[in-house]
Amino acid sequence: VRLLFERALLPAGVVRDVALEVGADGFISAVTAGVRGDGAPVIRGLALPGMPNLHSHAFQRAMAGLAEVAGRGERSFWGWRAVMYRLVERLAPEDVAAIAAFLYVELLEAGYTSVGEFHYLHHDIGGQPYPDPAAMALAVRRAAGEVGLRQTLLPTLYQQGNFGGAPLEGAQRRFQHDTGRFLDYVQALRARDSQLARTGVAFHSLRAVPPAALAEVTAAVRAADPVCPLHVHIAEQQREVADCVAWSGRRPVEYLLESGVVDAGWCLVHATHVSAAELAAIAAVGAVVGLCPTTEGNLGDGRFALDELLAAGGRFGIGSDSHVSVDPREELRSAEYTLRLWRERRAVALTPGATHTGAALYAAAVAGGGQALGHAHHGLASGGPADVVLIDTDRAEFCGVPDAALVDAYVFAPRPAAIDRVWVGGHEVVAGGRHRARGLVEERYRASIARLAPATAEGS
Ligand code: NGQ
Ligand code: ZN
Repeated sequence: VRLLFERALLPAGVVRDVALEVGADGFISAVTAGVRGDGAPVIRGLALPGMPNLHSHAFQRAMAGLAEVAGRGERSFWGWRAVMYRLVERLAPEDVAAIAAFLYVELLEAGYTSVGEFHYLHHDIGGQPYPDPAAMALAVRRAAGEVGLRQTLLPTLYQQGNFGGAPLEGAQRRFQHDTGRFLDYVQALRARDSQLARTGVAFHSLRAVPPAALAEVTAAVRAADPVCPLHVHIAEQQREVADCVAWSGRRPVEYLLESGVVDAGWCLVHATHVSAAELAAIAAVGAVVGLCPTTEGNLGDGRFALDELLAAGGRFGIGSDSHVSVDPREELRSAEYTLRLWRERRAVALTPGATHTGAALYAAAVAGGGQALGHAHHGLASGGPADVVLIDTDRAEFCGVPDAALVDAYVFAPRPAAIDRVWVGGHEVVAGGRHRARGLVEERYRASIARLAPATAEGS
């Protein structure tokens, strides 16, 4: 397939008349700029590399916006988690599949073309493995396949309630694996990988995974695949940092880095509470920081010094996590605006040498997200995935915007229906701003939510 775009965002910036050759494998085999008058129809607008969403808990889409009632339980991250666990206690695989498919349609329409699904809801409602232990994982994988979203499935290890071996409680029984069974489960999923469906591994957090299991699983995963993505929730809440210090004498990032396992295949999700030395060390090993700005804001996690990470040469990508937003632009703006309010300056989160804030944030998040999800290349370049988002620059909102400012304008100012078409692996999944399967997927979602009503009506 050959796609000829009026404009495309290439590593060099916005370039005119760009032809992408897409191989049968769904990857870009050649990019040529300045292609004119060869008879092929020109696709008007601006082609952007699709945004990777490096951190998702798909099922949480069903409660987004329904945990905003003060006065019930603890007004904290931990209180929110209690509400989330009440949803966990009710979900069957068909619910998770319906919710995930609905979310994934929303992600694609918003310009995300791949997702890291941090999957820890493994077992049945009583905490027993399903007859096929991978039933729930395969349900979220199937959802991505149905709607054409590229997915790195991250089966997640969860063994204890807190640092030092605290027992699992209530809903957490659905998350538990012993180490041997977990490795079998990962292996079973890897054996069913395909071009759009890859398997990585996650550790839920240092709270939930004891050191011996972390070391054993990391060694086994690295022996099987030296570049397999490895993700962990690392330092999201002050209480978590304090508990880690009390347990080990080390802060979470310090502890993990000293264990010697971290390499550029790692993604540290919510590296919110880090010292300057920890930030520099994350940058030095080349790991990706998984930023989820809208969820981190929603949960009151704390501020992340993205400007310091970038100044140290560090990498980041974005995730929609609990899905209080499914718009990548909102994640990027939120990361930058937190810094503007904090530093009392503008254009703060700039990669070294960059001048356009929106374009620089977008490109950095594409690169870091792609790295975290295990994509061999990123961006609209030879070898990269043919994951493309077409911006309709003929809309009135874009009139008068010069090419060099198009991505800034897209990221920073209201352009609600800017996305026209989306391709993943060379297949067009969104046309005219709407996912091809939206109607069906909505019906299944509504039916599932109707079954779950008592849990999701928490906020009423
Ligand atoms: C999660 N979510 O696993 O879904 C977590 C909350 C926890 C975020 N951290 C549960 N945003 O960390 O224990
Ligand atoms: Zn998370």
